[in-house]
Amino acid sequence: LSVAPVAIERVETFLVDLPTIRPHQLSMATMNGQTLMLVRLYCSDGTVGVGEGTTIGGLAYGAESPEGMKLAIDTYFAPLLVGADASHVPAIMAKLDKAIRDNRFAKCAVETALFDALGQRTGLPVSQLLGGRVRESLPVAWTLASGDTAKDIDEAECMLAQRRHNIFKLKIGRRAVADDVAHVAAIKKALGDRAAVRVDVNMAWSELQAQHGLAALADAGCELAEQPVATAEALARLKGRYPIAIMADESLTGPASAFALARVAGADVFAVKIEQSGGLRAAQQVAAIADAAGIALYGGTMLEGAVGTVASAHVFATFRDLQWGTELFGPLLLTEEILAQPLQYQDFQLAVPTAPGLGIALDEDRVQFFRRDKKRSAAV
Ligand code: MUC
Ligand code: MG
Repeated sequence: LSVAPVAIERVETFLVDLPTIRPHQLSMATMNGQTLMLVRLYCSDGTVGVGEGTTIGGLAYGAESPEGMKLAIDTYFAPLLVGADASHVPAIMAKLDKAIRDNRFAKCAVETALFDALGQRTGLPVSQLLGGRVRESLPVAWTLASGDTAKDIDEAECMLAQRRHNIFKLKIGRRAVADDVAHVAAIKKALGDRAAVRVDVNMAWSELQAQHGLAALADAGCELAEQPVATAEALARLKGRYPIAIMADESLTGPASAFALARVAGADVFAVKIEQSGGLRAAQQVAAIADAAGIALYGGTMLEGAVGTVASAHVFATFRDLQWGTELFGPLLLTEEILAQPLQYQDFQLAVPTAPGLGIALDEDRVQFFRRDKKRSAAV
């Protein structure tokens, strides 16, 4: 298969604001909605690739915001992209890496759009462009984060009854350790062996709090704690001390951080996120480091909408092992569907699309309706 040169002709970015089905409470922010930064690359062969950047709670999670990603792409990425050969994805990403420091989330959105367009051009799904998938569907955890124990139990029962999720991640770290542990224990007791229960502390605990918290969580039947503390060193000191797996999330900011964490044996599991890693291939590199170090894998989310979720799914489908499944539930947290054909969630799994590129089509009317700039002009 030969691919003739194809130029990127135009770069378009816009923000889409979508409400969440309920307030989503994390230790650092409460989300009532999610903002998707969508980027479209228009290529000279008529293909149009789409990519997405999100974060959680504006600037509460990290240094990139949807508004900031849009500004960075419009001002600094676009001049480097226009005219470049769209099919040479690694070459384009190397050019961006040379001229633009960090901005991992924005780079991930652009790389997603490049792979989407390349897939349409070649007739291959993104997972095949990334080396080939080893699974057709992915287990998907649901996050319980209503802030109320009884509501969380009801929500979990609902998910079990629908056979949508049987792995639950509880967001803790806002309240006193004892209160959080009581909340987790009550949920695990209600669900019993019908579901796995895990927690995400989002770095909220000191090392001493984590010592108390992890011991008690293990006793309560919680199987995994995600990023209980902030630093790699503290994670490494906690790992192996209690019968509960330690998973790194915020500590993973791409392949170099993965290598540093692996060197200090700082985690039992890596939560791999495409945006945090700096792109789809960088996420695969993080996974390769985990494999080499004997660290297990989990497919994480930045609560992406449909585009970022599917891009993540294509990447996670290529992982040799995915011992802890994924949490690719982002689109299900939003009240609005923006795809012409919704993603398929059934029997506790998400089906990885098989059509060329990302294998999805946006519902253009819905997208236009929820665009922030369109809404503003309508209100004037
Ligand atoms: C995180 O920290 O992992 C993933 C699920 C969720 O509810 O929040 C995210 C972010
Ligand atoms: Mg996390």
